[in-house]
Amino acid sequence: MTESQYARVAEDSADVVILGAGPAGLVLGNLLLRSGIDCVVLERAGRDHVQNRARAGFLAANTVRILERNGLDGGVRRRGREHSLCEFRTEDGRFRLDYRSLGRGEPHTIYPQHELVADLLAQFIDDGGRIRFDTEAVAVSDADGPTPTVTVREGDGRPGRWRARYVAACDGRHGAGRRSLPSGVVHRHHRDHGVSWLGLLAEAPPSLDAVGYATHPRGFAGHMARSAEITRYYLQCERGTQADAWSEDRVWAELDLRMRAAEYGPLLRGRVVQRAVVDLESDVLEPLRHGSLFLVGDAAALISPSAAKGANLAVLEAEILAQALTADLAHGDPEPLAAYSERCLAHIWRAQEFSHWMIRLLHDDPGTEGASLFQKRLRHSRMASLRTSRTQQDWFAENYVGI
Ligand code: RFL
Repeated sequence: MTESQYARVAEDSADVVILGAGPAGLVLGNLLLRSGIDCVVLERAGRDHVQNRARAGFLAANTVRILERNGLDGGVRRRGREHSLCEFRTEDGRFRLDYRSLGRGEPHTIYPQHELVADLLAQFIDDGGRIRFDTEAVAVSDADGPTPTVTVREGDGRPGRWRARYVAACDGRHGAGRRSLPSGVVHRHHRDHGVSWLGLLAEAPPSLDAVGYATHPRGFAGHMARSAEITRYYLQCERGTQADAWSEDRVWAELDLRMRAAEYGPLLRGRVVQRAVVDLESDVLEPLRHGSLFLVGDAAALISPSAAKGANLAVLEAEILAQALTADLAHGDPEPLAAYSERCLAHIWRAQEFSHWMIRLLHDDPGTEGASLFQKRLRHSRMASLRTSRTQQDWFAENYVGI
């Protein structure tokens, strides 16, 4: 940009500039607004896109409690459905766990993430919150100084700038928050689990009253209800698979086979309306802060969808950060902000550990050709413990639904 163009850049300010209107950014925005903290949400996409993007669907009990204690639970209470059954279909038969009767005795609530996002958006806007759609954060600068700046590009290409006291990067794995971290200030732990899933959304009612996890010599298959009309399925696939390479017939034939429909009952079919390949990867940034820039949700850590933790962590971290920012900005107490990273990382690593265990429960280790039989036996044994040991089932339930 030339000097004269720079002079024309529109400049605005807010105490807290939030990048991204996903679950993390919108929970944070709503909570700050309720505490009287001046904030703005900058979102790259348009409103329609944001509130129709189908992703997660299982809310942990703690997530519902966070929404409830902050008065953000209207939609979840009206339309969410409690759920607490898992069914494992394996080479050795099937078994079910009712995890509400195990561990801490808590259920999940099935509530599609895009409906939660739509609720949070409506509430934020109704309460007078400032949000700019079609506004992409390009970079965060001066995060280690007293006035960090967010450079933005608006929908029509016009540049802009926001000055802040704090910036909350809730803009996901590829967002400007992560990109703007100077090298060396934050460590990135990364693990590629070597497994890929074809994620499918089908316009079909759920085929089971449980979350279905099937292990099969041809690979993993999963079944997760989303609503009375929509079901999410997963099929383990080769790394590098093109989602379009799977025709509808091939999808249903493979699901029937791996979920053992011939033995346990047919799957209810419908049009496949979304296909996407997900490589199971984890990464965690440490610490989750650089000066006045805080990382939240997927921007802080990416977790494989094997244990349905990502959206739940995003909501939890947003509440912790909202309380910490309020303590600092409204009461002059910087301690909770100083503790933000450590508090969140404790939850993140615990979720990563469980998600990693789930991956090894449901897939053979791909990288161990020579030792594959050994790995297979370990997986069978892990599944057998889960089938037979009450202690193992309690541990599973506590971690599966907890966060
Ligand atoms: P989001 O939801 O990705 O929102 C980030 C927002 O930031 C915007 N953005 C920008 N805005 C301004 N400037 C930029 N430069 C920007 N770059 C990006 C984006 O447009 C977007 O609106 O992140 P957030 O809030 O951290 O929330 C994280 C969750 O969305 C994610 O962890 C979950 O969806 C993960 N996940 C699941 N989590 C669960 O808890 N339970 C589940 O059952 C579950 N199932 C899933 C999932 C993720 C999946 N995919 C997408 C891999 C199933 C799938 C298939």
